[in-house]
Amino acid sequence: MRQKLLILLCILLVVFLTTMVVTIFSGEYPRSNKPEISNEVLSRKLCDLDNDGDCDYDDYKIYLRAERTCIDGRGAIDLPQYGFKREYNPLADANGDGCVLADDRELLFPVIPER
Ligand SMILES: [Ca+2]
Ligand SMILES: [Ca+2]
Repeated sequence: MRQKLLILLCILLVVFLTTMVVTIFSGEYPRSNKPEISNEVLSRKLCDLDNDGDCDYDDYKIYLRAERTCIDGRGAIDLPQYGFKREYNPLADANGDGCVLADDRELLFPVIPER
């Protein structure tokens, strides 16, 4: 009885070790805890606010609609005469400090795109 138990234990140990070796050499271990960032996101320019592959006046307009606003709602204003609401846009907050200000514009648009 004891010998059978020992044999069973040895078989389980061999199966376990084989699984570990296969897992390690297959590259699945150790698993990374870092979030996966696609190459698309990495290659995207910061100033491409509409994500169409360029940095033009359309992107600048998106920036302007967020200028002088903050993540807490400060500066947000409805501008029905222009057909839009000025509000915080995290894409326009290039330095991520919670407000869209001139320092973000300098990061995003060192040269203001032509219309
Ligand atoms: Ca664009
Ligand atoms: Ca900012």
